[in-house]
Amino acid sequence: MNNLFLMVPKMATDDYVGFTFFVGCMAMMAAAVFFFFSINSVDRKWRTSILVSGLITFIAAVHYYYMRDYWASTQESPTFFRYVDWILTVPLMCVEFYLILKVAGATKKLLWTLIGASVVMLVTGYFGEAVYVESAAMWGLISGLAYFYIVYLIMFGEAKALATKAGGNVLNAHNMLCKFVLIGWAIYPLGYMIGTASGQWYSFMGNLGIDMNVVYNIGDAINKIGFGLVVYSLAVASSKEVA
Ligand SMILES: *C/C=C(C)/C=C/C=C(C)/C=C/C1=C(C)CCCC1(C)C
Repeated sequence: MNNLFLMVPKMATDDYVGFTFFVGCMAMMAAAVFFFFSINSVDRKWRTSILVSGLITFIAAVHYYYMRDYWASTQESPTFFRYVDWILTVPLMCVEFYLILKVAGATKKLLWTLIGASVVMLVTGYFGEAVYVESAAMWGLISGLAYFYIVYLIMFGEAKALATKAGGNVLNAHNMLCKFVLIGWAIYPLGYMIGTASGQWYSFMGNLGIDMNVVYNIGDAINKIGFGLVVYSLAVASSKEVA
């Protein structure tokens, strides 16, 4: 009877996926509160950047709340919620690059190029993970090309040139965000290969005994919260300079 009203699913003590969903949810919530409350402590021109950091972690917190529940009640991967989260938050991370580089003259065109590449990366990833599972390797490759295009733009292309022009704190923050994209984002293709290993040339990835969701959850915590903290540090450092 109680169960009808209190639908709390059981959670095994060795359910590492469920554990990382819970911790991820709480961490995203805490980070969102932190960023939202920090908005007024930085210089006006950095407030939108901090707001976006808050939105990224807030959107993730809501999706983690659902994913945590989905996993706890079905023990299946919440692929749909995962990709809805990414399709909203990854473009917002592109917005962060744009906002930081605006002082050096970043154009809307650069912003939309980054957003376009990130959408291609995620949509093709979704096709490989959820729709055309037998051709996961091919979709993963296309997704990977879009990913490398983003890396190219921020580390060697137009965005890099703008960051160099801006110099100082902006260049430092840009370089740090680049490291997140190059190293932090590279966690995701590993999760993808683990999750789609069956019948592919990388089928050995399925025998590692690691769950795709644990990899994705660790990646999200590092990238969403870490990325936001880099932006926060830049805003605090630059606000001090002015005062
Ligand atoms: C907050 C969420 C973030 C930063 C998500 C990032 C996701 C990726 C960088 C995903 C990349 C993928 C590939 C490069 C190839 C395989 C398919 C994906 C979508 C997992």
